[in-house]
Amino acid sequence: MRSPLSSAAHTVALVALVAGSLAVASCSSSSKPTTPPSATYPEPDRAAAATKLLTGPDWYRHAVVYEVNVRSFQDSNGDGLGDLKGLTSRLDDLKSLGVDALWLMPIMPTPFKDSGYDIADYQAINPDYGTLADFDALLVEAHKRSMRVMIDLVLNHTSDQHAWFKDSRSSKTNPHADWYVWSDTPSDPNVGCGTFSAQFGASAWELAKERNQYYFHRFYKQQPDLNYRSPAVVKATLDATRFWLDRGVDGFRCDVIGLLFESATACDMIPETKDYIRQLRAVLDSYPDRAMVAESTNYSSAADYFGDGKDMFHMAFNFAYGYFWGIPFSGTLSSTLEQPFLDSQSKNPLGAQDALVIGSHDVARAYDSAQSIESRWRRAAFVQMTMPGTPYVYYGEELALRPGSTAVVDNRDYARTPMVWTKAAPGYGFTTGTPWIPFGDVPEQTSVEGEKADASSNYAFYKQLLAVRRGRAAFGTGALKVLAVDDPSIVLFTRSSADETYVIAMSMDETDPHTGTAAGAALPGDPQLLFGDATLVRSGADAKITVAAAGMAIFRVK
Ligand SMILES: [Ca+2]
Ligand SMILES: [Ca+2]
Repeated sequence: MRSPLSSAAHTVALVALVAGSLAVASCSSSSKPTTPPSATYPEPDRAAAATKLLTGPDWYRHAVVYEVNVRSFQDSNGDGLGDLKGLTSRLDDLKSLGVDALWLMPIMPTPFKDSGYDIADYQAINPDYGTLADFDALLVEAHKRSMRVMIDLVLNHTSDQHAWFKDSRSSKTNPHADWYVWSDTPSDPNVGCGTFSAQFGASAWELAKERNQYYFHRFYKQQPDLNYRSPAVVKATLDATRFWLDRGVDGFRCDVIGLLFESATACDMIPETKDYIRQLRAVLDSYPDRAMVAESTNYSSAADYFGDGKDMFHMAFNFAYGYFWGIPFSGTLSSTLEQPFLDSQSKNPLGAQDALVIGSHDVARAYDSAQSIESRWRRAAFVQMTMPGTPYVYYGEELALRPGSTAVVDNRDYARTPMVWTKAAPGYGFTTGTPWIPFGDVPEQTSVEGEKADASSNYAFYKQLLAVRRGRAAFGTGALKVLAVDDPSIVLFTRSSADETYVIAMSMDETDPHTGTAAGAALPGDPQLLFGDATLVRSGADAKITVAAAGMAIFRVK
């Protein structure tokens, strides 16, 4: 389904924006004006501002992060598996899109029973993806381009093929005997939890015949939970963290870290887990400019992950939006859309930074969550880029990549299909061989090559949106103020830094245009349209906004 957002008028507005953001003299707009003459504000050197914002310990607050499934991104040797050399060869493409940092899904050796989230060695590279030398080369090339590299750190469990577990299961007396959670029976009064979800089996306990005991696993049985009550496990995992920091990684995305310790009554972010996270933070703080982001297992609030705002995570995913945005977008109430962001503002400590997603390796492609409605996935991304936080773009969302239908490990593989670089079947620029998993639907319609050539494409939309954020501190760290509009389907809010204020407008209604008034909005100046298409007029302290069906816009008002 195509939406009105593909209209020529919309395209012209976007193109005009890009010209403006690059300070290229242009009067390209020939469509009928939909907005009153804009105010103009002094335009600082945005490239210099971006460099400043992205340098130093707060870089992560202003960066656009891109989640890469290395296996599906770019194959360099024709074996059908993406690899580190392939990824390195695509850094310029990512830079050109507006990406500042990468998050790599697990790159360590793995039997791949859980797509790499079952690690067999914390201090090596999956040979399918290359070598440590290839990884070092990736870091060098990324840093040369002022891009950061974060990697997935999976600490709750290892693979059952990890040497630690092979040793641990061999007897009750070996040096790793207490590195995992063992019980004489398939239960333990001190472990009050089962598997994380039904997907991972009926029992969280699996018999190891060698020692005639059961080990605890919250996920697949091939993923035994580490026993963090063993000081040796704490030391070994913190050492593994240092191993990657010493190589120069800029940070970590920490998988299900709330689940490290179990108790009789609770298994998520219990006090001992928080103590470990503080130790992990201290390790990061002993290196300059490193950051870590938590995969929260509390989908309503990630406040617990931030501690006092300085001693635990730098960032945590706001899944109240990230996992559930399909719900507000299936209705028309602005308040439903705004709530997860207001909650985060009120619950999180000062200094907390949300990480914002609309897609990831764990959930359906945005195309699916949007029920294939283009204006819906675009507005979801628009919210991701304008609400407070650091956006994490899942690879391929900039192409509106369609889901696949083949599961190699489990049905999350539908969102883990190969990147589509060119329009040329059968490898589409991803591989010269046979891809490890088939492409998603209609790859010929969702290639970087094709999207780059189309000014109204999803890729162009992302690129232009990221260009608006670039060098504007208000989006990374500015205050949020939601403006009350007398029309409940209009989303209207401001983002303000010390020097600049932006108004963001969006319609939840996909059928009709809407006009509403924000009484007492007290905008500091007249609006200048920067992105999208809407009409905003100041009238005394009030502001009148008109937005098309499924419309969106960003104005500068100071
Ligand atoms: Ca390969
Ligand atoms: Ca655990």
